[in-house]
Amino acid sequence: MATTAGKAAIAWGAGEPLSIEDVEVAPPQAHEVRIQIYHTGVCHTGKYAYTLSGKDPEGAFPVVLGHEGAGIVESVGDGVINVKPGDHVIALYTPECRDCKFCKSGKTNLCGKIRATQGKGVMPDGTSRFKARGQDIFHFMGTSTFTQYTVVADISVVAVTPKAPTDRACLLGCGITTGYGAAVVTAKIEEGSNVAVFGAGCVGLSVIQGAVKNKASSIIVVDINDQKESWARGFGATDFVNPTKLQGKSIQEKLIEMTDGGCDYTFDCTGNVGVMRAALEACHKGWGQSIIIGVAAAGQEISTRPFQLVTGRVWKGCAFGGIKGRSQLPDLVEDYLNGKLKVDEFITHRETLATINTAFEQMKQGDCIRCVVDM
Ligand code: NAD
Ligand code: DAO
Ligand code: ZN
Repeated sequence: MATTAGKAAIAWGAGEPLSIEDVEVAPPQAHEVRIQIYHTGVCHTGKYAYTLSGKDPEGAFPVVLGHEGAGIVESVGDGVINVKPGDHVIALYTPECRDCKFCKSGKTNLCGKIRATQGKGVMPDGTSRFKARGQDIFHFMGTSTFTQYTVVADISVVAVTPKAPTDRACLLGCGITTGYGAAVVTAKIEEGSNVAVFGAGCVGLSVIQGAVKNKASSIIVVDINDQKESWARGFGATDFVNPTKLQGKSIQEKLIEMTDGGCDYTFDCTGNVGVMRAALEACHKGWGQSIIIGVAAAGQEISTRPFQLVTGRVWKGCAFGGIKGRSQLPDLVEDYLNGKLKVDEFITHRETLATINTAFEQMKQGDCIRCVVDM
């Protein structure tokens, strides 16, 4: 197999816009897969801002970012048996080896197999497959989807039905699966529950989808942006509260009042540690659970009075919704095709690789749920 040439959006240094340029992508080694990326979403994660700020200890430059991508397998290295050239695939920033202590535990979707090298921005053998301007370029989150060709570990990719267009399926690589999984797999919301969702972006709207699927009886959405009310109600929210308009009452007091003592489940989909505290304290005494999904800024810490937990509230969190990518993502894609999971509705903006920086600008505006980039 030969090196492939393509274009990629490269982050050369902290604070710089991505630079679109030629990249050489080396052939996949044993247990690696080279994917032609057709589409990638631009997740609103603070992780990009964190990495691009230069403060991320796992953020090495130059790097090809991107973790919400779908495409077609171009070639595979020795020993790859889970995908083959021509397969339609979604890249997985949460791999699934099925062999490590985490995978075998039955208690988590986190996988330890390539965690160390993924965090260092290299392939499991410690080297990079990307080269530009004659220099090695780092990988990102084991996926690097802001490129026409990427190489990932075979445990970091899942084949899905080719019936699902890659410009939609890519969004199942992060935001939608994260919120939906948090509600259905991590919280396992029961019928009749009352639920509060803080933050109605792609992740929060997807929590609403999961709460609707599990027949929650009330779904209260909390967002500081009034434009999000119609989005939230469109996905099935029963109530909307803007916490900046409560005239002295805290959002936790308001939610406790609205739910006769507190929520059964709350979800932080903002990444704001003050919101995380409010979400925990809005839970019902004795059993309410608060799930942290948002990624907080560098150095931030959460706090509450320990008595909140002594009296039965539960604080937990999840990555990728608790979903095991290789085992569970193909079914979510089928659910999408069968009209059981909304995906198209999240796409508010589209760009091309040449204009990918515009997607980062759109992220700062309140009307962008997801921008899909045509590679
Ligand atoms: P987004 O920016 O599109 O949505 C965030 C929403 O929160 C916005 O509607 C915003 O108005 C609202 N918000 C901001 N501050 C608020 C406040 N103080 N009170 C109430 N609402 C507030 O982002 P997104 O793509 O939906 O992602 C949400 C979070 O989830 C981010 O922190 C992201 O990093 C994180 N995330 C986590 C995982 C994971 O696996 N845990 C995966 C993907 C994204
Ligand atoms: O430590 O095993 C691990 C996994 C760390 C990755 C978790 C990522 C969760 C947040 C993702 C934000 C969106 C990109
Ligand atoms: Zn594993």
